[in-house]
Amino acid sequence: MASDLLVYNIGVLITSKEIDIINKTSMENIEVLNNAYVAIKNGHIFSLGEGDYDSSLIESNTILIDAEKNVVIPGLIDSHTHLVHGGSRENEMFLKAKGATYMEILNAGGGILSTVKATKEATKEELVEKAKISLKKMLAFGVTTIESKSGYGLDLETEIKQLEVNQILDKEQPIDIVSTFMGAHAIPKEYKGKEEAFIKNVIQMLPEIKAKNLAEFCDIFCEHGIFSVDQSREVLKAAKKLGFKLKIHADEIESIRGAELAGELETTSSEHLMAVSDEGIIALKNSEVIANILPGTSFYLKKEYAPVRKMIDYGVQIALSTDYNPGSCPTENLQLIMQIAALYLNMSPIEIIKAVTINGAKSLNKEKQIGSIEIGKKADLVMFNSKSLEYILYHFGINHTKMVIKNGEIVYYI
Ligand code: IZC
Ligand code: ZN
Repeated sequence: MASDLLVYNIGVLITSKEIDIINKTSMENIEVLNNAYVAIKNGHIFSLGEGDYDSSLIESNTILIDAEKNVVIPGLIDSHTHLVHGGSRENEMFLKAKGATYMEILNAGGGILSTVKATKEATKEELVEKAKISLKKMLAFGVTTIESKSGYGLDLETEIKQLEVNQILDKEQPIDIVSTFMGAHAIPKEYKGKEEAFIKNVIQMLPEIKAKNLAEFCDIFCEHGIFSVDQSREVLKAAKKLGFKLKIHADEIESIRGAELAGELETTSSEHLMAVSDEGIIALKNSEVIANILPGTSFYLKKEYAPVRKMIDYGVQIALSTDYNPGSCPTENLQLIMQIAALYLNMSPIEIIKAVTINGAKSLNKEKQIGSIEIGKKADLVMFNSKSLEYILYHFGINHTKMVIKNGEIVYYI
């Protein structure tokens, strides 16, 4: 049977299909093909292999794309973003340069709380338009699926507004959006000193979010001075009962046993982990939680990087994401995050690709549909303007994308 579209003459095709089942804990156990082709039909991967493609794969209507020996990999997955928000926080950059910390700015009513104010003031249409500009940039960087959190409302009405923006965006542009409810992102001003009442309030928001089918995941900022481990357990357990899958911002700034809680609750992923303890790493490993590492945030806040090599040695699976948000990581550029991972996390090129493809999919519970180039999966691919994978990680801060294919359609080409 013939295909709709066939990409041939691919120099290096990293399919991200997991191989070597004996060494399941490896971060390098993904398939790499040379001189390869990929055939697509009805938006899905139809056939692939090394060498010449079979002539039965093409007919007069098949679109043929010569990859000119370039690198092709699965569409990138950015599995942790705070995409939908009003305003920006460039003022904080210069407060930080004068010595103010992220937490001090938040405690003075800035930080997340200033974005909450701007997000409340914005209309749904304004939020859609602003986020669309970011999504266009992400697509150009090769991203075909993202996760997008609420958490700049902290009240039911604005949280729903943010999540409805996710729904609109999912329909109106090519990138698939996985929605996460993060009502417990900060303590709003009016609840200062009444944290327990706020926790109850967030738990009361959950049934309506679920009934409206507005989010697949529930996340919380488990951090010293924000939400404690006990409060995080309370919210996440209530969410799990209602059928939400779980994520947790854990041990970002201080080690408070957030990763241990992720292990206990078997969350799908655990985010940040810059200050994770050894016990926390073991808890992640024993429960198969994906460690979603956000090195752009370490870079931007000038903080420690997460101990990724140690986690890999312990057998933890790593995903890499931007954490795109207006405060601690204002960039849509996942390629830059991959370059930071090569420079500062000492990850190998193949480990980095695994982290932004199949492991990104796992951290969204979507590994059956996306994250690798395998027959039957969604035809989401990115072709780089490079014949070597290493070059993409070495030449930093620019965009290496040549073509993006989403659901079998060419959605970006330069
Ligand atoms: O707006 O500062 N860490 N949440 C937890 C963030 C960073 C986003 C922000
Ligand atoms: Zn985050």
